[in-house]
Amino acid sequence: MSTPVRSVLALGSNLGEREGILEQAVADLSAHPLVRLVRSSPIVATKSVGGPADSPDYLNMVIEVETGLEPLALLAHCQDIEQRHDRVRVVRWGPRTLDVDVITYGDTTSEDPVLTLPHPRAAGRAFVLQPWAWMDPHATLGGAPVAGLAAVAADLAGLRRYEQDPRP
Ligand code: PH2
Ligand code: MG
Ligand code: MG
Repeated sequence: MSTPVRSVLALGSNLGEREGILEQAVADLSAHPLVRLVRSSPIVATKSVGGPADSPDYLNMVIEVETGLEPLALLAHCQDIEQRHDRVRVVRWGPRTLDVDVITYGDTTSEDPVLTLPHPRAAGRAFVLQPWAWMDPHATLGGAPVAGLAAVAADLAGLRRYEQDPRP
């Protein structure tokens, strides 16, 4: 891999067999020859933020990867995996089998509306920040400790650690 870059990806699912979908998505994302899984967070169960009032709860997690893909190629890969999990976009922030967002790509900042970096809403979302802080207690975002941002995020009250099914 030439000049690999560390990137944090956030995964969410609130439709279907959510836990299995997240597990398969992590495997699919890191099956790419230019993507290596570095670490993954625990899964959290979260109340839907925004979106339709009756949205089911999410399972969320984040992963850190090392990648030789350029940012837009990494985004395309994430969207490809979303499609493989039958993602349908009906309403903005509506229920979905799988959402994969690029949160950071090294220290890159970008105002490109196709891929804004870091993710423009990540700094206020406990469903991204808290699993990230559990995965990497020293992580920072825009110069601020991720754990500190998580502690003051409005949606933290609706988040709990998800008890994963024990594997046989
Ligand atoms: N994703 C959204 C909107 N709202 N809420 C939770 N709890 N988890 C998500 O992943 C999420 C959301 C848009 O992508
Ligand atoms: Mg999202
Ligand atoms: Mg998305």
